[in-house]
This record gives sequence, C-alpha cells and structure tokens, in this order.
Amino acid sequence: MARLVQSIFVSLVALLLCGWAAAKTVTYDFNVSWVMANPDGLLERKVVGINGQWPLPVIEVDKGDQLVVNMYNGLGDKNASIHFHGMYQNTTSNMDGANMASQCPIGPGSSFTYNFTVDQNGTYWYHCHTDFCYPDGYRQALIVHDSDAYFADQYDEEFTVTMSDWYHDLVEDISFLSLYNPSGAEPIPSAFLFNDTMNSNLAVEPGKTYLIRLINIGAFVGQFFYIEDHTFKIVEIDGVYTEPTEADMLYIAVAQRYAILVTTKNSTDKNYPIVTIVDSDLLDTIPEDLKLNSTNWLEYNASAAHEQAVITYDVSSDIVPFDDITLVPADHMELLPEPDLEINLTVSMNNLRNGNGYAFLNDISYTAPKVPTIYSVMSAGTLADNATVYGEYTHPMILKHNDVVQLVLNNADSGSHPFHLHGHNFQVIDRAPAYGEHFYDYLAGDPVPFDPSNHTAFPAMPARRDTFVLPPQGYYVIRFVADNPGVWMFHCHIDWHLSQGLAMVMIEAPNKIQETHHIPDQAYEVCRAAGVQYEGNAAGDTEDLLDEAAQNKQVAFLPAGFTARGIVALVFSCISAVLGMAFITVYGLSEPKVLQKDDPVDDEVTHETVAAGGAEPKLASAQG
Ligand SMILES: *[C@@H]1O[C@H](CO)[C@@H](O)[C@H](O)[C@H]1NC(C)=O
Ligand SMILES: *[C@@H]1O[C@H](CO)[C@@H](O)[C@H](O)[C@H]1NC(C)=O
Ligand SMILES: *[C@@H]1O[C@H](CO)[C@@H](O)[C@H](O)[C@H]1NC(C)=O
Ligand SMILES: *[C@@H]1O[C@H](CO)[C@@H](O)[C@H](O)[C@H]1NC(C)=O
Ligand SMILES: *[C@@H]1O[C@H](CO)[C@@H](O)[C@H](O)[C@H]1NC(C)=O
Ligand SMILES: *[C@@H]1O[C@H](CO)[C@@H](O)[C@H](O)[C@H]1NC(C)=O
Ligand SMILES: *[C@@H]1O[C@H](CO)[C@@H](O)[C@H](O)[C@H]1NC(C)=O
Ligand SMILES: *[C@@H]1O[C@H](CO)[C@@H](O)[C@H](O)[C@H]1NC(C)=O
Ligand SMILES: *[C@@H]1O[C@H](CO)[C@@H](O)[C@H](O)[C@H]1NC(C)=O
Ligand SMILES: *[C@@H]1O[C@H](CO)[C@@H](O)[C@H](O)[C@H]1NC(C)=O
Ligand SMILES: *[C@@H]1O[C@H](CO)[C@@H](O)[C@H](O)[C@H]1NC(C)=O
Ligand SMILES: *[C@@H]1O[C@H](CO)[C@@H](O)[C@H](O)[C@H]1NC(C)=O
Ligand SMILES: [Cu+2]
Repeated sequence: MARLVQSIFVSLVALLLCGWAAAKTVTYDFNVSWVMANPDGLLERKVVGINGQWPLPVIEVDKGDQLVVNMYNGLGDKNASIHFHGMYQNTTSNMDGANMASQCPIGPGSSFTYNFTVDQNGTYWYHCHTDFCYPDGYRQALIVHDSDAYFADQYDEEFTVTMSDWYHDLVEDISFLSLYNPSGAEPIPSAFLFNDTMNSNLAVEPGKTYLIRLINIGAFVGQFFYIEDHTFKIVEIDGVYTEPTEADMLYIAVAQRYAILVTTKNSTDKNYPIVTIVDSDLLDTIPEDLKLNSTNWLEYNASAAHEQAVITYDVSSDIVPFDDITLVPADHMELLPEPDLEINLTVSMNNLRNGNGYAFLNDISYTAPKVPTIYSVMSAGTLADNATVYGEYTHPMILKHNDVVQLVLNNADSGSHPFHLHGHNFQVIDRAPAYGEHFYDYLAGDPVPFDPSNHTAFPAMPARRDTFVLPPQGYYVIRFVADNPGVWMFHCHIDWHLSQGLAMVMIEAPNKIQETHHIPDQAYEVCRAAGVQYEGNAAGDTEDLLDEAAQNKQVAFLPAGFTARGIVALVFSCISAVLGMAFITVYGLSEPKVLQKDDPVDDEVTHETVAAGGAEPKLASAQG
C-alpha cells in the first residue's frame, strides 16, 4: 500500500518582512481512494482515504511555504476536489477547489496538482468541495506554523484536535434533497468524533503550557468545548491572532477554528475530562441512543482513573460559551471605513415545485453553471465585469478591486447558519440577537432584520474570522476589502444547506483575475475528462456571452397558494403507500416552513444540479 510520501525541497530563499527565512516547497502526493474505518466503534464503513489511510494526513507547512498537493482521484465512482479552507489563494483562486466555481470536477482516474503560496498563519483545514463528499471522511486539519507568532515562546508543545459529526451512511445513500423530506430536516448524525476517534487522551505533563488547535471539521453540528477545572487563553480564531483572552467554554461551529493556550496543573493525581457537547438545537430529532456529549481526557497520569465527565450544566438553559464577536485581533486592525459596496441578503428556506426543500439567499438557490465561473472570467474578455456572464442562478456579485464591501446577512429562517467566505477573512461588526446570559436565549430571539439607522456601535477593532454563525431569525454584518482578485464562494458551511443551494459567488476584480491568474493546461484536461465545458458564459455560450437562455436554472417556485403543508400531506400518502414509515423515523418531521413566495408558475421545470457540484434530486418532479 502506498503510504504518505512527503518530500520537502528547499527551493528558494526569500526576504520576508521579519528578516531572512527559508521559504520551501512542501509536496504531498494524495492518492484518494475508498478504505474501511470504524472511528466510533459502532460500525465499520467505507470512507474516503488518502494513500490507503484514514484518518487523513494533517497538512503541515510553515508560513511562506509553497504548498503542492498532487491529487489523484482513485475513488472510481465519485468526482472530487480539495478546498483549502481559509487559504487566501492570492492570484491562485483557480486552486481554491470549489467545484464549478474555481475548477471542474476531478473525475475518477483524473489527477490535479494544487500549487499555491501560503502567506498566512494559523489553523486551517482541507476538505472535498465537490458533490458533498466531505461527510464521507474527506476532511482534515491544515496547520501553518509560524515561529514569529507573538505566543510562540509561551508554550511547550502543541496538539491538533478535530471534532466532527459522523454518519453511518454514505452521503449517496442519504436521500436528503428529496420529496420524502419536504421539510428539509437535516440527517441526524450517528455519532460525534473527537480527532476522528472517541475516548482519547491528550497526554500532558504538569506545570507546562500547551497550544491546542481545535477545528470543527463536521458537516453539520456545532459543539461546545471545555476542559473540566481548567481555563485557557484564546490566541487565534480562523487564522487571525487575537489578544490573549481568557475563556472556559467555546462554541465551535462547523468550519471554525480556535487556538488556545492551556497551562496544566502541578499535580498528577488525576485526569481531567475534555468535554464536547453537541448543539442539539440543530437536531430535529434526537434518537435515544445518540450520545450528545463526549469525554476525552487531559491525561496527567496514565495509570489514574479516566472518569466520564459529570456534566453539571443544564445545556438547554445555562450553558454560556465565550462570545467570539468580542475578540480583538492582535494586529489591532481598525474598523474598515464606510463601504463602497453594500450587499444585503436574506436567508430563507422554501419548497420548490418538485417538492424538495431548498435554501435561498434573496430567493436565489445557488445552481451550478455549465462552465466553472473562473473559466467564464478567463474567457469573457472585456465583458468579464458584466454579471450577466455568470448567469442568474449562481447569484454572482461583482466586486471592484479594493472596494470596502459591507455584507448584511438577515435570517428569515429559524435555524442557525455558519456562513463562510472563501479567499478572505472579514470583520464581524454587528450580530443580533446579542448573546444573552445563556446561549439558548440568544437562539430564541425574535426576528430582527438589520436596521442601518438603529444598531449598536460597531467595534473599533472588530473580530475577524472566515466563518461566523448567523443566529436564528437574526442578522450579521461583516466588512472586508476586495483586495484578493478571484472567484469566491460565500455559503453556509452546513453541507446539507449547501446542497439546498445556500450559496452565492463573488467575482472579485474580474479584470485583475485575467491579469494575475494562470490556468495550467492540466485544469482543462480535468474538464475534458469530466465532459465539462471550460469556455464561455454560465450557459456555455461562447459566441454571445450575454445570452443566458441555456443556463442552468433553479427549480420553479410553487404555484401561489400551494403550501409546504400540502406537500407534506402528499408525501405522507406516498410514503405510507410506497415505503412505509421508515423515512419519517430517519429524519423526523419538523414543523414545515410556510411558503412566502407567490411567484407565477414557470412552465419549464428544470432539474439542474444544485450547489457546488450538486447532488441530483432523487425523484422526478411532482407537478403540484
Ligand atoms: C492509487 O492507489 C491504488 C490502490 O489503492 C493503486 O492501485 C493506484 O495505482 C494508485 N494510483 C496512483 C496514481 O498512485
Ligand atoms: C462527474 O461530473 C461530471 C460533470 O458534471 C458528470 O457528468 C459525471 O456524471 C460525474 N461523475 C460522477 C461519478 O459523479
Ligand atoms: C508551483 O507554482 C510555482 C509558482 O508558479 C512554480 O514555480 C512551480 O513550478 C509550480 N510547481 C508545480 C509542481 O507545479
Ligand atoms: C489528531 O489526529 C491527527 C491525525 O491522525 C494526528 O496527527 C494528531 O496527532 C492527533 N492529535 C492528538 C492530540 O492526538
Ligand atoms: C500572521 O503572523 C504574523 C507574524 O507573527 C503577524 O504579524 C500577523 O498579524 C499574523 N496574521 C494574522 C492575520 O493574525
Ligand atoms: C505550579 O508551580 C509553579 C512553580 O512552583 C507555580 O509558579 C505555579 O503557580 C503552580 N501552578 C499552579 C496551577 O498551581
Ligand atoms: C450527556 O449524554 C447523556 C447520554 O447521551 C445524556 O443522558 C445526558 O443528558 C447528556 N448531558 C448533557 C448535559 O447533554
Ligand atoms: C498516578 O495515579 C496512580 C493511581 O491513582 C497513583 O498511584 C500514582 O501515584 C500517580 N502517579 C503520579 C506520578 O502522580
Ligand atoms: C441595503 O440595505 C440598506 C438598508 O436597508 C439600504 O440603505 C441599501 O441601499 C441597501 N443596499 C442594496 C445594495 O440593496
Ligand atoms: C451587462 O449586459 C447587459 C445586457 O447587454 C446590459 O443590459 C447591462 O447594462 C450590462 N451591465 C454592465 C454592468 O455593463
Ligand atoms: C432600535 O433597536 C432596539 C434594539 O433592537 C429596539 O429595542 C428599538 O425599538 C429600536 N428603535 C427604533 C426607533 O426602531
Ligand atoms: C494579495 O496580494 C496583494 C498584492 O501583494 C496584496 O495587496 C493583497 O493585500 C493580498 N490580499 C490578501 C487577501 O492577502
Ligand atoms: Cu446553513
């Protein structure tokens, strides 16, 4: 069996800001194929492995390095790609790995070389960004070491720890986007993993300080984290160093990262539970045998007892995690000035005419184009700054180079959504509801859209990160500078919601993309092998770039008056007639969301692949 081959070349010596340092090329060869694994001890299942192994290799580089990942898709039956979450990909957004935005799907038997400079520091991760393959195990940490970090001399050793939700079924066997699940109830995980295992130990010595990097690499569920009888200092979130800030509990949504400094006690008589508790507010049903909280140990003494945590919190009423909006970046970057561009978005969930539950930003459910957006940029010449080129259902937003962008995200939905922006971190300048005294008070806020004439004062030095939680029925407001030409997705990181279309695409400084980006021939080979067009507009039109007649469209809205309740009733009869009640127990049925949209019926109901590569809806459309 091939094993991880990692070769490191010292390729050049570069002058960095802080003095002379060796920037090297770090190369990984990733042969991606199915392997078997049983991380929760409950079920052995097929998972996506690399070089015959799972858990996957942690990518480790130093700030300034060139990272090269030679990926071979040996899965046989799945398209794939790699997104390096949080990487700016400055001048290389074509290496960002988002299927149909920054590249073509890498088909079985195809290879692709990711190659980019890592000019940033901290805690990141990588994951598949094609056809929802990352819940099948295709995700792992990516660490950028930085000997210049202000806290570099404040710790003795470091640990990387991931947490995630885990499904016993393959994604392809979960019929989520389906007529049988009209309420869009997310699949309930089978287990929750701590560093891809359970009941594990972080072996520590007394009187030392450890840097612990925490990453939620799950597909759905946020988790609370604490260490019994220990406090810690937060020093980084999502690759942004923060002023050292004392905390004793974190809430880590999927895709978020924290680096914390933990100083151990002087005694070695006892081991301390590291406790992770699932945010069960996200789960529509809680099966009786699902373990919502896990104990792992800060192990001071391997021969002492390893006792399960006694959780004294009533999670639903008095859990109080640290509020990340209060963190101050260590670089003290000030609030960005008044924006040049404002983007106002509203999140909603709704059923479309095939009966499936979809997700929307301003009534658009992201539908992948026929040509990956970056290749439309490259082939559009002087028309590249006209949004029409990118189609209507990719929800394109053109950003001008170096504009200050303010994005207001309102939530008309009753669920929380950790939204992630590719290619950037952003300042979080407002969020409502504010954290209450208890976490679940904040989740229970009344609907409040952002009111520009009535909001709390923006922080002078706002927290920056790349994934931030949009609370139920609330809003958040972020700012960033469009200083990174490229094609960037903005999307909910709950993979189920991405599959429902909760995404849009930013085309940042298209003319600069054309100047700065070089697409290697290999990228086009990947397209040819997958049968995907790589020239022309979103409709694949190479003659008239403003003609989108043939573009992929989202499924039509329901006729006025036809409610989600009607669909549920229809589905109930289908289910009992055809399949029995099994599906209901699998998903549970949450209160159906009431339709707000009364669009006239579009006669042409298309069935296009949704979201970043998209899972096909499993059933033919139901014509109300
Ligand atoms: C990938 O691994 C498979 C076995 O898992 C092997 O058959 C294949 O030759 C490898 N391919 C490459 C390109 O390394
Ligand atoms: C891979 O993507 C191409 C283009 O979208 C599609 O035609 C093909 O069916 C996909 N292959 C698999 C195995 O999903
Ligand atoms: C990676 O990119 C750098 C900079 O463009 C280039 O010099 C180098 O040859 C590339 N390496 C590979 C393996 O493609
Ligand atoms: C977590 O898992 C990764 C991958 O297997 C491993 O490299 C790392 O050392 C583990 N962390 C701890 C604290 O054991
Ligand atoms: C990255 O590290 C450098 C050097 O330690 C530091 O100056 C810079 O502020 C860090 N970047 C962020 C975003 O924290
Ligand atoms: C551990 O011992 C050191 C040195 O004696 C002392 O400075 C420190 O405060 C002690 N730490 C704790 C947590 O008691
Ligand atoms: C922890 O999990 C156990 C078993 O799943 C459950 O009985 C208990 O209520 C949970 N405690 C909390 C605080 O969630
Ligand atoms: C470790 O724990 C065992 C069992 O409680 C105890 O006998 C031993 O003294 C401890 N060792 C240290 C170094 O504290
Ligand atoms: C965004 O909303 C604000 C406040 O409602 C409004 O002033 C502004 O014009 C809107 N911007 C856009 C681009 O719709
Ligand atoms: C884009 O093209 C359309 C169709 O020709 C035109 O109506 C529109 O004004 C153009 N937009 C820009 C920003 O040039
Ligand atoms: C301003 O916002 C606060 C807090 O949401 C609210 O209580 C108050 O009624 C608002 N005032 C106006 C004039 O809308
Ligand atoms: C990208 O590079 C340009 C030029 O070096 C720089 O001005 C800009 O700040 C960079 N953007 C990011 C996000 O690193
Ligand atoms: Cu979401």
